Parts: sequence; C-alpha cells; structure tokens
Amino acid sequence: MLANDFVNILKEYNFEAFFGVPDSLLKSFCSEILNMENTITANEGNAVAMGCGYYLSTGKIPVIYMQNSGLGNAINPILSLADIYEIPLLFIIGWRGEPDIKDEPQHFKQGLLTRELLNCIDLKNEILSNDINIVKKQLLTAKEYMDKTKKSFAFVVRKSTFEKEIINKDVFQEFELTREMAIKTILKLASHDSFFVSTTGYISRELYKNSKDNSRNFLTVGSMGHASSIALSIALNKKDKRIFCLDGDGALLMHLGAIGTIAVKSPCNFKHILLNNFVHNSVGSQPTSAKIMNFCEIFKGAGYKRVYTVKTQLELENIFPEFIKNKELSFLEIKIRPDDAKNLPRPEKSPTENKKAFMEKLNEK
Ligand SMILES: Cc1ncc(C[n+]2csc(CCOP(=O)(O)OP(=O)(O)O)c2C)c(N)n1
Repeated sequence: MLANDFVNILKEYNFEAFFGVPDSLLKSFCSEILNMENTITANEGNAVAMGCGYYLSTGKIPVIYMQNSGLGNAINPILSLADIYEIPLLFIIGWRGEPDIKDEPQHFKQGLLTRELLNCIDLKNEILSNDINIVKKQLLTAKEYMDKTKKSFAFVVRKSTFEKEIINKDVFQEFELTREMAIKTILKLASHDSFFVSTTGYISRELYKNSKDNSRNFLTVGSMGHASSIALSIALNKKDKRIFCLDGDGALLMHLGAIGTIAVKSPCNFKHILLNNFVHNSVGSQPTSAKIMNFCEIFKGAGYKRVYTVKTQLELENIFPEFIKNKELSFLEIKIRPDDAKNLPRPEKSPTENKKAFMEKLNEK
C-alpha cells in the first residue's frame, strides 16, 4: 500500500495529528506526514504525553508512531497516563525483528515479544494489512473501539507494508564533513589505545567500517540514547583509559538528562563527541530539534568544563589535540552532513562476541 493512501484514510477518519519518533520501516509514512500536523519528539514517551495533551485540548484522537524498540520508553505514560485518564491513542508501530524475517540482533527479542508486550499491557493490536481496502475496515473498527471504550489501539506494521520509500530530501547539506570523514579523522588523531562507545545506527556502523581494531569499540546497536551512560561508567571504572562516546543528535536528545549525570561524575578521561547532522539519518533523515539548539551552551550549562564546536575538516584537525589533551570533562560537537550510507557494513560478529572482545581489551594491562 502507498503511505499516501494510508494517510488519506487516516485523515478521512479525523486522525489529523501525529506525534512520534521515526522508524526505518515507517520511512515513507514518516515522509508523508512530515509537513502535516506532526511533531517529532525526543523519545516515544514524550510522544504519548503530547498525544494526551492533544486529546485533552481538542477531544480528538492523536496518532502516535514509533519503532517497536521505543515501546519501553512509551509504556510508563501509556499505563500511568493514557490508561488511567482513559485517553485513547492510535499507535502505529514498526515491527522490527518480526519472527522469521531477517533482521539485526538487537531486534530479535523485542520483535518476538512485541505483540505479547502489547497484549500484556492490554493494548488491543492488529497487524496492519497492506491492502488498502482491508485497511479501511481495520481503521473503522479501531476507531469505533476507541470511541466506545476510550482505550488505545495499536497497528503493528510489518516490513514492506508501505510500498515506496520517499526519502526526505529536505535536509541540511550545508556542512563539508561527512560522518565518514569525521570518524576517520577522529580515529587518526585519537591515540591508538583509546576506547569508543558509539551510538545506535549509522555511527556505529561507520566506526565499525573504519576501525583497524574493533575490539576497542563497544557498538551500542540498540538502546538508543544510552551510549553516553555506558561510556560514563566505563570511564569511571577505567580511569587510566581514554573513553570516547560517539553520539548522534537524535540519540543525545532522546535521553538528554544523562549529560547532567555525566557532569556530576565528571571523569576527565571521558570525551563526549556529538556527530550532529540535525536529523535521524539512520531511519530516513527526519529532523531532530537540533537545528534550534546550541549544544555548546547546553553542555556548558550542564557542567561540562570544556566545550568545542567544529564544522570543517581543518577546524576538527586544529581542535582535536586540545580536546583530547585537556584533563577536564569535554564535549566536542562536529557538524556533519547526512548521507545515504551506501555500502555501510553491519558488524559481522554478534553483540556478545563484541562484548567479550571489548572487555578483554579493556582489561589488558
Ligand atoms: C528507542 C528507540 N527509538 C527509535 C529507534 C529507531 N532508530 C534507530 S537509529 C535512529 C536515529 C538516530 O539518530 P541520530 O542519533 O541523530 O543518529 P544518525 O542516525 O543521524 O546518525 C532511530 C530513530 C531505536 N533504535 N530505539
């Protein structure tokens, strides 16, 4: 089915406002709603909460979209907000890791449990058909159910439900550096005994592609937004090692509160790098709120002692030695351009093999 047809039926049934975090399986749907009444929220819990506020102020049912990996972020406001106040929400959930469909390891368990989890929290759910005529009936039934019971309803969206991918072309392309250029430069200028904890999506895959020794990298393939907290703990426990966190703007914003914890702990061997492309590049380049944010001010305000921002190769090469040499908690923003990540490999080793190699390397004397 075309995402456009689906969105038109949603409109027909008065589903006009959208809140969510983008997902690769929902790429063309996200693209269709980009310029509608749509808010891309920092995390999936925020989307549920905004949806509730929308209902409170309009009496209309909002659409909340997400990847199934975002369910964890959403469950608390689903159960302790939407549910107890009887606010109905229509969920559209991308089903990564559907059983028997090839996918990445971080999606296996979540995919297996997706519908069970929804059933467990008493969230009525169905697989969205890819036949538009059936979808019309499904939506009508869902709407009647929500109107009558004031409970939420979820559509689980399988891979290839939406026909054509329309990639968001309206993205920042003004910067000289690509993700690959930035990561290659970091690897060249950081000492060879450094360790890296990288965030979910293209950044981890790029680090994997360009590293000579992947046992120095902890690739946080899932758990979006938590790479910096992992790196923080490692830095605190391995004070003699330099630990870099390679963050993305979408991931950083998803759990921005982590930077306060990092600043309270302030390990001087922790180097926080943000590869800021202003979008969720890994799932279709939908904008984050980065474009109106001044990250250096934010990190400084949070208590980081040194903050830097660069946007060219030359600036990066000039700043980097000082960034790593100083003995204070430091943040470096590198403004980069998004790209389509053609030919970006995925790790061949399993997450547990990555963990084992990383721990061995980290514990080497
Ligand atoms: C909790 C959760 N929500 C959504 C996703 C889907 N997802 C994977 S990568 C990604 C985008 C990450 O954006 P950013 O951190 O800016 O890095 P970029 O892709 O731009 O390199 C999203 C939304 C996820 N993996 N986990």
